[in-house]
Amino acid sequence: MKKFLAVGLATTLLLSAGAQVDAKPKFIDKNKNGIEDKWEKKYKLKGKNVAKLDTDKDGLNNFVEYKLSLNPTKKDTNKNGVADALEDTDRDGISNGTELELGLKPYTAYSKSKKVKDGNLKDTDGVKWSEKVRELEISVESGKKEFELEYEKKKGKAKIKLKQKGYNLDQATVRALVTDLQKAIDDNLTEDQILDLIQSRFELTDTYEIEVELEYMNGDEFEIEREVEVDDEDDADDEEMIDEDDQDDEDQDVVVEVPAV
Ligand SMILES: [Ca+2]
Ligand SMILES: [Ca+2]
Ligand SMILES: [Ca+2]
Ligand SMILES: [Ca+2]
Repeated sequence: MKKFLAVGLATTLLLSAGAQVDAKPKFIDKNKNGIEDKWEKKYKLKGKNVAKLDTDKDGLNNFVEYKLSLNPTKKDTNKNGVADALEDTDRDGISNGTELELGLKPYTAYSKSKKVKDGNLKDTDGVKWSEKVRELEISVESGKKEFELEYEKKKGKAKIKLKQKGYNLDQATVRALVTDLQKAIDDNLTEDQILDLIQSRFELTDTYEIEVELEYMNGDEFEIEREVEVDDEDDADDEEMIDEDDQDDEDQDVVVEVPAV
């Protein structure tokens, strides 16, 4: 009796499993935009261009939101303080919004190559996309001197804007700083490290106020606002520096002079 029951149960399970498989591919997409009608209804999205619209204006169109199972009416679906466009949903090292800018797919980690993850694809300069700086804004004020710079890498092109008074920075220095920041991303970058890199690359020697906004292609973001006191025993430091330089020079002189004597 028991045996019979068990067989009966197994048959029922099999039957219901089969019925479920048949029922599953009920994907109804009447307006043929790739989005399931159910999903459009759920979020009350209407109109012909619904797939291309960015209802919540977060940089991801509704089709992408659908593919990523995000809420197309909220900029930060999971409310973790990281906007949907800055999340890296497919965990390939590039944030959702940046993937779209680069012509990659934010819902698959291998959109260009079956072997290389999107984030490991390299830019023309040999740097992995996941390590690249997407946006950098720095403004510095030090007494009467000030500068403001904006760096932006979008759709494969880098743009640099630079305004300055009393400084002597050029685009090459900005690019060199971006390279510094890209190299540093490996070691759990801290705010202090970022400030150190800026200070040394731009040779900031007087106390200054600084504001930094930095975003990487992987979605990492930094916002720093600080007053940085460069040792006010400036004179002493400068003298020391000069002394060191002089000593070096003397050393070199000596080296040259010795064979002459
Ligand atoms: Ca959106
Ligand atoms: Ca989020
Ligand atoms: Ca991604
Ligand atoms: Ca991807």
